[in-house]
Amino acid sequence: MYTQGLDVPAGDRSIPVFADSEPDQRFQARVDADEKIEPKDWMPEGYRKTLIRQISQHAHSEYVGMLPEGNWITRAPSLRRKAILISKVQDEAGHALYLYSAAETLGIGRAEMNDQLLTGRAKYSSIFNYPTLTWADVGAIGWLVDGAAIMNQVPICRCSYGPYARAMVRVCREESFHQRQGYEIMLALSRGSAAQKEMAQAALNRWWWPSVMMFGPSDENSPHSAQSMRWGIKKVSNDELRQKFIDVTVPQAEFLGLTVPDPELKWNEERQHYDIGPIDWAEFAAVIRGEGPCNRQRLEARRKAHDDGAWVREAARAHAEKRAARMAEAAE
Ligand code: BYC
Repeated sequence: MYTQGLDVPAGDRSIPVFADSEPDQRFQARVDADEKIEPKDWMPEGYRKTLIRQISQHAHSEYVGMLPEGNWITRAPSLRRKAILISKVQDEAGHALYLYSAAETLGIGRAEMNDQLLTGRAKYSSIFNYPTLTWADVGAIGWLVDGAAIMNQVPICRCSYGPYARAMVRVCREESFHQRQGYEIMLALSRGSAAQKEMAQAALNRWWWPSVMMFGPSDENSPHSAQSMRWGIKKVSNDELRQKFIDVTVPQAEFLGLTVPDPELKWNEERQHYDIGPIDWAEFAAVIRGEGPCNRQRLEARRKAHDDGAWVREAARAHAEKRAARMAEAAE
């Protein structure tokens, strides 16, 4: 079903696959026994690098992910909707913070990760490079994007690295609330006027395929999957998660009375799964190359926030220096 070819640009592929030194074997035995690996434990360098890559990309996704919905805070249709949306966007900032903290336990600093994001050396999720044109997009993001995020993240609660697994537990609870609030927005619109229903349908049309792509390249084109599965970082493959998401979401669209924008979508009795039409992997590759509709805008917004915060970093540094000087004086 997902067999179209795609050469996804990947980061560090120099990670040795299936190393078999004695410490590697002992480490692998711990992973296989479902033991959690903690920050001070010995770990293969490739495991550490893979986790830094995935966790920091995940953190950047939460951080950039605040932008499309943040765009609607001032224009939410009621005070109640505005309050809920503000809380949701704040939750995403919180998720980024848990994840940056989890990545820091692996020996990388926050400033370095931020620099990797702002200079385009680190990826963030493709999904956040699409625009939110109407209020219905806020509903569609909650329903589909948070829905896809939960599907992907629930298995990460069982991943081999303790700090990442523990961070995911709270993130998943919050994402689950986000998914419901998004679905409730879609329900209100689809039970509303003809114009509101049309708005909901148009948002589903915009967000369906990007959400399906969010799970990453098909398994045969995923350079990191085999090693990540072996290390217990990934528990379920990209394609399996994508299929689960489709199977759960199609009946939800039907309940809304909306049409999934895929003429080839069909229940397959034999497989007991939905079959879907071809995924436009060329679009996915373009978005992660930086050529999506909003890539430039997203990075500009994050760079501006960083620059605007320079005075805070400067004040914190000056305060820390003053404090250290006072402590040194007291110690003399
Ligand atoms: N977008 O071998 P693969 C959220 C990259 S936040 C961009 O399968 P892997 C939320 C991949 O990084 C959503 N790039 O890699 C927030 C790799 O490139 P590099 C984010 C993608 O790591 C606010 C290359 O393609 N969730 O939920 O084994 C509001 C080859 O791929 C994407 C996470 O980050 C993509 N969609 O698997 C609402 C979850 N897909 O790094 C919601 C944790 C793939 O070699 N991450 N690439 O340069 C994961 O589970 C995995 O990292 C992925 C990719 C499934 C994303």
